[in-house]
Amino acid sequence: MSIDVFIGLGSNLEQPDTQIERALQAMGKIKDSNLIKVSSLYSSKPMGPQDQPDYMNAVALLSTTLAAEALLDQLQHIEHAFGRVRKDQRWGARVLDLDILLYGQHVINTERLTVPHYGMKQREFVIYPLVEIMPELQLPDGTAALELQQNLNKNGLFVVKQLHI
Ligand code: PH2
Ligand code: MG
Ligand code: MG
Repeated sequence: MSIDVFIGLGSNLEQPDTQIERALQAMGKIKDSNLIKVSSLYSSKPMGPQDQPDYMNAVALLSTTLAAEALLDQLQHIEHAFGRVRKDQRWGARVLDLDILLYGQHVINTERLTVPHYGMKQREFVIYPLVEIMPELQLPDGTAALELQQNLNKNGLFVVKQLHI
């Protein structure tokens, strides 16, 4: 049985638009998985420390038979291959960030994974692209993504270009 997984992509270093496009190519090769859909590429203002470049963000829909932590292994492998270095600064600049936002309607709280992603409801750079690809989406707690979007300030978020899978 395949599970629909929504993945948030983010980058604000070393040509972020290229990082996101290459990350999508890599995600298309994840075993036991199919990349189904991707949002537009969005420019967003940094959440957290303000002395860092603006971000590029997108959301992708991946259909997979991998368990959540096996998928996380695959995503972290891609982050590392793209030169992601874990720094101490919370919410600091990064070459590539791949976050599991939703894993079907599962609620996961393990050492390595919190799903739904703990901050997603408050982040315009997650909710807007999510609604773009799945306007009828509901979160496991019953919240409608569209309703979250209607209550979220865009905070300078805008579409840069279309992405292709
Ligand atoms: N990710 C962060 C911290 N701040 N800001 C924007 N605009 N987009 C992000 O993806 C982002 C962020 C940590 O994951
Ligand atoms: Mg993140
Ligand atoms: Mg992350």
